[in-house]
Amino acid sequence: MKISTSAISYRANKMPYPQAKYFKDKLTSSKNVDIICHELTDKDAANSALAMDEYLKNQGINSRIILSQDLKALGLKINNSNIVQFEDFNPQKEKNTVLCVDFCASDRVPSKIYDYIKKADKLYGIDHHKGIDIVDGNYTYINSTINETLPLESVSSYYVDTTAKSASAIIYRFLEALGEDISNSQAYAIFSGLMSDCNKKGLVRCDGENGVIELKKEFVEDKNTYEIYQKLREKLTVKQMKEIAKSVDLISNLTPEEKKFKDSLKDRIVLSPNKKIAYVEITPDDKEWEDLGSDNPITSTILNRFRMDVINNKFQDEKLKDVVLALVFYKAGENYRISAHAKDNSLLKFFDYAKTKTTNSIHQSLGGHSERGGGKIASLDKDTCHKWVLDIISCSDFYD
Ligand SMILES: [Mn+2]
Repeated sequence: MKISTSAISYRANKMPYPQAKYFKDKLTSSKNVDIICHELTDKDAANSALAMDEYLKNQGINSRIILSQDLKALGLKINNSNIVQFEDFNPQKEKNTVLCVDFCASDRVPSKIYDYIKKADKLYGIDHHKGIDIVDGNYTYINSTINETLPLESVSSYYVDTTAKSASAIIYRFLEALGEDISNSQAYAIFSGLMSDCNKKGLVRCDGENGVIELKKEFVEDKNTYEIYQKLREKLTVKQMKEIAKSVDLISNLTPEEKKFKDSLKDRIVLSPNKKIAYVEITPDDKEWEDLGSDNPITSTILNRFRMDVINNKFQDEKLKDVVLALVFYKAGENYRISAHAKDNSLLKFFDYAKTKTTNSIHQSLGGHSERGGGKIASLDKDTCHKWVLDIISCSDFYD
């Protein structure tokens, strides 16, 4: 990793002008640009892509957005004909410049897409995640807001600011550095992406029923994010802000089927023998899960809310009072996934413990943040998946 510690100090993480100019020059001298999002594309990734797509089109560039998600589940207002789903994408036929948004790890996309990224004519990226492994060597990686310094003239093809709360915010910093006039639709997209990631992290609470966004203390204290929030707000109408709150708070817009599924989860809870882990196992052949669209932003929001409710004992159930870890197992694409919420920032330590006891011949990954994370195994075989669930639950002795 090449990071110089001389030159300018910058706090509210503005993108240095030479970096923005570098992206501009490289991208606008390409004939075709494919903007690629991670698998199970979320609102942050999709909206980062939309804002960049609009920018590139304004510069006269042919750009496409390549993602993997139901557009309705993403709450996208437009059915952009330049959006291509992973499954419809034929990498053999193409050789374009690639811009990855909202991911920097190779396992965030299926191998077909990763092979395409590796073979791309030119590869660029903008992200805020840790664990970059998609490019070797030459990238910028920012991991602190305090007295962070970046060499003024240094530029990289991959720009990762892990202090940013969303990739959308970095797209804003890119346009800002170039002095671009941010359009209403770009502001709408960036604001949606920013709110969506911040809502997931509990930094804001989007209340769809009342159309309001409540900012938490940590959100306002994060100068970088708050500054972007304020600048975007100026560009949006009150009606648009309400609309965004509603579209981010997916839980307030559930269909009767989704509502039924959400309400049924409580009755499906199984406890580990020591009552420290509460989990729901949705088997890989679960028909209801499939009918709901499998893993998408709506179902993932339902599961997210459910796990938080368990951890915080919102169900006021005596049986759940000792629970420190809430897990859900479910099918996602070609993998069987686990998603988790833990108390006392214990999750990564639990995962480290579980990793040694749940390894088998199938590729397994477990990770995330100290309080929220997940993982997967590369199998949808019913017995294999069930065994994995039991193996993980058998690690509940970690909490004894
Ligand atoms: Mn993101």
